[in-house]
Amino acid sequence: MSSGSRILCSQLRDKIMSAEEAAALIPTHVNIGMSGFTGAGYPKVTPTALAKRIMDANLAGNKFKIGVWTGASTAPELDGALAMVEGIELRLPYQSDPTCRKRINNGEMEYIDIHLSHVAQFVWFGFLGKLDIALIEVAGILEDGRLIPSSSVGNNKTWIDQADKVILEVNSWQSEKLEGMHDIYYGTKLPPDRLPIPIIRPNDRIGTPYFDCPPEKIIAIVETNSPDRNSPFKDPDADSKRIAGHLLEFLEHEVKKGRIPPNLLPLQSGVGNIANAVLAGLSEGPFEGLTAYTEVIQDGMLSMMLSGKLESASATAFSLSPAAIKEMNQNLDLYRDKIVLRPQEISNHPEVIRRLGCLAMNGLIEADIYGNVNSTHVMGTRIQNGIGGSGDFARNAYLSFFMTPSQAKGGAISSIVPMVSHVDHTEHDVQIIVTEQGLADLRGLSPKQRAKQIIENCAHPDYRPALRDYYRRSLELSPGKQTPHLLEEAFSWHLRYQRTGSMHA
Ligand code: 0RQ
Repeated sequence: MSSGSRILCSQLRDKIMSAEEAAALIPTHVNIGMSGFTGAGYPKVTPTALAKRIMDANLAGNKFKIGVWTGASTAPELDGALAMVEGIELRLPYQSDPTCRKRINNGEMEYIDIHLSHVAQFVWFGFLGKLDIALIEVAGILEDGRLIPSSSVGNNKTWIDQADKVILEVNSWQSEKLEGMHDIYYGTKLPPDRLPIPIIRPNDRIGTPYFDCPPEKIIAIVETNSPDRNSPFKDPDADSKRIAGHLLEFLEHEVKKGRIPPNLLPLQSGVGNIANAVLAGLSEGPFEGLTAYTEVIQDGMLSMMLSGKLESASATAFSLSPAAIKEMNQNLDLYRDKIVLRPQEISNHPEVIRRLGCLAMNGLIEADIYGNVNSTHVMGTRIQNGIGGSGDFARNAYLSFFMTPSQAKGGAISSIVPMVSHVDHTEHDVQIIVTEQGLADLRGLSPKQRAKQIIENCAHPDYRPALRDYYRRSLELSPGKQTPHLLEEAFSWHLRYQRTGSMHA
């Protein structure tokens, strides 16, 4: 099918133009709500054309900067291209692009790191200021002007509703068979008129498969034929396999105890190496009839669907390797009935996560001996990616797991520290910590009981004596305190790393 035939609404055909012409319609200092979530469904060519325009303006001495709001991370053609030319004034709510990260940590770009479920309502409430333009990739436009979403939904509904003007990229690379997979819920109201979100099972459909968009808002349509760009996953390494092993053993134990059913509860899985190893472990493990209520669908989930282990999955986006995308597009008829893609305020909705009783599994940068978790900042100050949806799930899950190798940077850093240098998930939201060393089940434990579990079960043996020593001296110096610490020493491990390149004394 030629890309032109994806635009069935004749009224909109005169809006078709090149990426350069569309980019020329964007003025400086506007906020743009862009599609895109974990490298899926982001606009492929207009941001790059805009970056060129920004570079030309900057060379001519006219500062040109924009605010970039998205679903989550995008790809080099969007975040990378715009950050490269210093075109982003402010970025939210999540990124993982190396150039963006550098600009943020050099103080050249403002970054607001927000729970992914909060973004849409913050815009509706007016907390983030005016959204001027929505720049959205879609898979097609129907005769009546409704839009077929592409490989991510993210905040697109909100961007289209709230922006004054809409620019569309119609990407004929996205499979036409995506049509019908999405569930766009238009029932959200603002307090005090909010109603329950009527999702009872992970794959319930409560909305429509399309975005509504008044045609008069659309100022440009750009046709593309460009792949989502995600790198292939690495095979799970030994540490990831061990972490997955501990977690699966724990789940089996919980099933035996009757605290979770034999087909578990809806899974939420973060992205990355460890998450993939857990999914690989689950696909070989004893559990059948699984479901997922999560943010992103990864390679591992597709193979679990093919093997019949995973019955259904709800998410807001795909995050697939090129090989998995190819395979999915060949089997889309099968997947379309099993997968629901929703707006991220619904995929990450605290009410639904709590009702379904999700098993939340996310990564961490460091945890402290009492179970506070830092997911976002290296050495307390440098942003890595962002909190993403980890907080939405961790606080509201039935079980909230955080997973990490016990050391980073070849052993120079301990992932278990006396006190975390930044807190994303407090001790109250962290139930189970897993490293390749073992698992700490923190449910029902006081801070002092937690410290023993975390040090003995999760810390690397090379760091365990120093952690025991810190904890012992904290207890001696502050007997009877609820959460013993040596405040003068609490960050000494981080300071030592900064001074010497290692946390080891
Ligand atoms: O740095 O790439 O320079 O080597 O952090 O660490 O071990 O590769 O782990 O890719 O799973 O990321 C928490 C960042 C873990 C991720 C985090 C360094 C390490 C490496 C990455 P290099 P790994 P992962 C669903 C849920 C928040 C969002 C979230 C994350 C780099 O899981 O962003 O959970 N989570 N979303 O060397 C200094 C330490 C370190 C450290 C690791 N203690 N100190 N550096 N690193 N530990 C998805 C969405 O929400 C969209």
